[in-house]
Amino acid sequence: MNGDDTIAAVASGMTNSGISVIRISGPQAIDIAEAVFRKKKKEAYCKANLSEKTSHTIHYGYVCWQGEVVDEVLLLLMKGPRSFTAEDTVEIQCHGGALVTRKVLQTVIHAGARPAEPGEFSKRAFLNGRMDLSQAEAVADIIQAKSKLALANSIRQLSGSVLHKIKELRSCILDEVSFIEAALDDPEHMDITGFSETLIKENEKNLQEIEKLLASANQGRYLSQGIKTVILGKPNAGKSSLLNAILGTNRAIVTDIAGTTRDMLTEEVVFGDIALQVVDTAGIRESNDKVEQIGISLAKKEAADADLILYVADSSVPFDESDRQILPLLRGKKVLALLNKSDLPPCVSEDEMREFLCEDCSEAGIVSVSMKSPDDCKKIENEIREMFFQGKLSENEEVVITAERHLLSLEKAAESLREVSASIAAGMPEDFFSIDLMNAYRELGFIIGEETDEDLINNIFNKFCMGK
Ligand SMILES: Nc1nc2c(ncn2[C@@H]2O[C@H](COP(=O)(O)OP(=O)(O)OP(=O)(O)O)[C@@H](O)[C@H]2O)c(=O)[nH]1
Ligand SMILES: [Mg+2]
Repeated sequence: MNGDDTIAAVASGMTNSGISVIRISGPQAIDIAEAVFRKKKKEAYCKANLSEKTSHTIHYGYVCWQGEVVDEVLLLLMKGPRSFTAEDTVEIQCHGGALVTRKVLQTVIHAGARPAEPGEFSKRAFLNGRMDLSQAEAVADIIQAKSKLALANSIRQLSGSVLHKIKELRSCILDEVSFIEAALDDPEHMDITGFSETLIKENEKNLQEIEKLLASANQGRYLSQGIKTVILGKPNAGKSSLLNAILGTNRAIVTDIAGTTRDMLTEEVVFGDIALQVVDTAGIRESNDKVEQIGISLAKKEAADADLILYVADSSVPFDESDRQILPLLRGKKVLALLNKSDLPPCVSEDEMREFLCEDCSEAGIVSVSMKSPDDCKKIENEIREMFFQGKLSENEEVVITAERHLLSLEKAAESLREVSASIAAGMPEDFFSIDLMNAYRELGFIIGEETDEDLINNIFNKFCMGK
């Protein structure tokens, strides 16, 4: 499994582009490249003796097969272990047409390479000790990052931020277990009296660290999947205008007829550098129109599931019954209240809005905006950043957990550490502690791949794109 055969795949996209990259990795990579690569000397196509060339050099020539030129290419030679997979690796840059790319790949495969599975290059990098599992997953996240913040976090993970944190915790837990085991084995020389008090303190500290990581997971979800944002308000408040402003395009129909939007519109957007899934909804009001009623009940359902509600109020008219119908939908939610139409003579102030929201959501942010003024989107973006990331995520070095798998292991590890505290409190014998400590140690190991099973590894790397 650890790279006995040589694999190849297109590492760039399979659409027409300037160039494409075909990556070959494994013990035969250089021989296979030698079999298909020719240099042109005078009018003859000759072998390039790649195995004798220095590593990390680029060679100009042709991919040929059975006497035919397939394409004119550049070939990058990277001898193991100084490559991404730590194996001999050759990358061929050919012309970027989908057809010619496929032909170059086919040629390499005819010459003896096996088509790579998705993520197989990264899997080899992991198996050859080039990175830990959380770093490998960060590679996948980088490829899929939806926003600048998500990208910055994945890059931080790639540099091993999760790895370092988990290693620290594991080493601390292992020290505790080692002490208990040694003291139990050799009671004459090691005194375990009083160790429970030390352990309880250290255990609580470790538990807090894990809980901090768990708390970051929500942020992680916002980063990787986007903040689910539902726009609510009464008819004509300017909800669809807001959606269009966020998207920077006229996606939703905007008219001065109350009740214009009936169906829900969901869009994914990178707003500044924050990823959002935004939903525009039908204006909330009493209505006898059947279609509108369905739209309103869909809006209410959607609001219940939102991470963030953008409550759009028309500040040029007084609050009315329709606004009051919205209040219960805001309860317990993160809410940003927008006093829209600030270009018109005001009827509702920020203080009145605060009073109106009062018990239902005292924590809500409030900003005055006008959809007639494009710069006001920045105000909204800043508020959202403050609410979800306390404005700091892009600069700080905080570890943010994004993978569901890491979350589950952290939860199990935390549970085991809580058992340790409970056993100490109940005056249980020391060997009880070490079982739970070892469980926590093992669970944390799954995150970085120091404890592994074959299925887990395959499952992770299968989610990668082809050629990565
Ligand atoms: N002056 C002014 N007019 C606005 C502003 N925002 C929206 N409007 C106008 O208000 C009217 C209603 O805007 P929409 O965006 O369709 O409102 P909505 O909340 O989606 O309405 P429904 O879909 O009917 O629920 C349109 O005529 C907009 O041009 C604003 O900030 N200032
Ligand atoms: Mg609308």
